Amino acid sequence: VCSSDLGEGAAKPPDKRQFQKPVADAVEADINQNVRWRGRRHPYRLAQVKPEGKVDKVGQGENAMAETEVLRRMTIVEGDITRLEVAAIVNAANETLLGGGGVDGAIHAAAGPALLEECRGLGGCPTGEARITRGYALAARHVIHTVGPIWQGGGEGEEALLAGCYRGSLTLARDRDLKAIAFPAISTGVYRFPPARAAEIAVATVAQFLADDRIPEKVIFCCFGEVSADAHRAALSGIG
Ligand code: AR6
Repeated sequence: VCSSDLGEGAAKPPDKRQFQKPVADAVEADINQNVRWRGRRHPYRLAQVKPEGKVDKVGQGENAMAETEVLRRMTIVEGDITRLEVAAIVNAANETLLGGGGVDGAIHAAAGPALLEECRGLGGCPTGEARITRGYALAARHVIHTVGPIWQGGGEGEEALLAGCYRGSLTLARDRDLKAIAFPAISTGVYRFPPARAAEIAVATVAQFLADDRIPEKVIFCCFGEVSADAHRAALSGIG
């Protein structure tokens, strides 16, 4: 990984577990071309790139090409989603769509008051669904607001609702021909969804969607911290 792409993160040696095998040049180039951050240098580090061996292992059976392609289109990064330069970032909102804490608060703060103004006109959003607005002062052109389930032990349909958030967001992106979309780890903060299970649902749902559709071309899991990135990494190796 080129140190100029890592900004401040370059001072810290990468976690050995992530780089046990040489990274495929093609995959790395693709990530660097498609994940852009506001500002010349950014405080993020790539949390995951597919090691060569992993991609090769997927290449078996009739749908081998499709599976490899699907893996190539998913990326995990660690950092603040509000600074990602992508067509759309996803907001983990609540049913009012009128802002809150966590990533929701950060997105509204970075987008400015015009975002709240547009959200007021949407009249809320049920849990498990998604709505789209412009991105205003954000680096992202659009915000897709989705409402994750509040974790209540798992017996209240939380898993299906969380999958609905990912599918609904991806459907909006596809219908508007948005090429790249970044997700936070929906429901795993204030809403207390167990991060490992949430990551499995996120990755499996996105992979299924990408296998069926060409758009979005790129899906970024923007993880806030190493625990979340680890959970997504584990989930990705689970399907690879
Ligand atoms: N960039 C990326 N991820 C972030 C950021 C950020 N700037 N900030 C936090 N996260 P949460 P929820 C991560 O609580 O669980 C709000 O008040 C965070 O570490 O933001 O779906 C809404 O209005 C966690 O991994 O969302 C709702 O009322 C993930 O984003 C409620 O919280 C989601 O944490 C929604 O709760």
